[in-house]
Amino acid sequence: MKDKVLAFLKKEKKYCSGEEISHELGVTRAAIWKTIKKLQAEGYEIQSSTKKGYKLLGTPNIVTPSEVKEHLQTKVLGQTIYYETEMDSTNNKAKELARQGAQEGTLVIADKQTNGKGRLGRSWTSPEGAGIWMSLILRPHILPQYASQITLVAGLSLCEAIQEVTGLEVGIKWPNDVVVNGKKVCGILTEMNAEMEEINYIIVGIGINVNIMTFPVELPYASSLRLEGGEEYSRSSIIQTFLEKFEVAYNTYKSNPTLESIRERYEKNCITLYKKVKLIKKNEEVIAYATGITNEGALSVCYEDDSKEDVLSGEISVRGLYGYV
Ligand code: BT5
Repeated sequence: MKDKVLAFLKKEKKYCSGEEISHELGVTRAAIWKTIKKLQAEGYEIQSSTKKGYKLLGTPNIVTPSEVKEHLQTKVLGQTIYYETEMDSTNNKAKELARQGAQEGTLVIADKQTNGKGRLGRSWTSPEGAGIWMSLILRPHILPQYASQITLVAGLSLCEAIQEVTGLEVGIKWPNDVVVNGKKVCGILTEMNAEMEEINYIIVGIGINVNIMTFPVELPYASSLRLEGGEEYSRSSIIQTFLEKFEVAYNTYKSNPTLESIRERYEKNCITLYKKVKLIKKNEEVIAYATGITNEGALSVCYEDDSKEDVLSGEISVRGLYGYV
């Protein structure tokens, strides 16, 4: 009902009387009035005049299903959206829905997370109203060992989507942190449930700091698109653009599970490459020169003694010589 009234007001772009809307949608004027109140509570600026009716003046920067799905050009990803203003973690909710049989492409979004998760038990700061906290349920028919590569595919799609929407210079810190001006604006947490030979589901959890204005002091390498770009960005546009780009890349990947088709683009955007980096393995730190990405998503490095290795993301963290990148 809310979506229908909203769609009607968006389409008309002028004052519409309660009677006109109730006639068009086949519901009572009282129901229309109640729905308008709900939309106003969500932040929609709707002028109401006893004589002229209702007119939509402004749309809030929100990530509700109606905003995300408007003009969304995907076939599968994001066609079903589960949204709540607050969740502990969208990955947890997505896992629950996946266990109950939610289909491929189902997207879980929260406006705020109370227990957002990073990798390896770390936490992810997810304040309300300013970020994108979402998880995508995927069910690819590929072998479980290829699953981690999907995170790199998602990372590239995110990087390209953020570039397109904001015009900012965005890079990928291998394997999948999205970085602007040397600061982390986005992280991905992929979780999987699989048998030996078959994936039941993969949850790709994505956090993007879109319009956040301040970060806790203990996160010196965190920033937001707004802090770096100096303007506010539409959260729903970023989600839409990401879903559209990722759907294309993901379908290509599923038909041939190697990074070959995106490797060149990934390398072009990867700020870890062609410089000296610090590889951190448990408590050991080694300096190496990063030379490329393999078709399996490993980072190819050359050590100071000239030996070479392809390192996998699960075993290692990468830092710049003097800071985060
Ligand atoms: C990540 O972990 O970068 C994965 C983050 C994934 C978050 C999304 S939000 C939607 C979905 N639901 C969830 O519960 N999670 C996913 P990692 O590489 O381990 O980085 C975590 C580290 O980044 C923390 O230990 C902090 O140092 C730092 N950090 C925490 N919150 C941050 C933020 N909002 N922005 C940048 N850095 C942050």
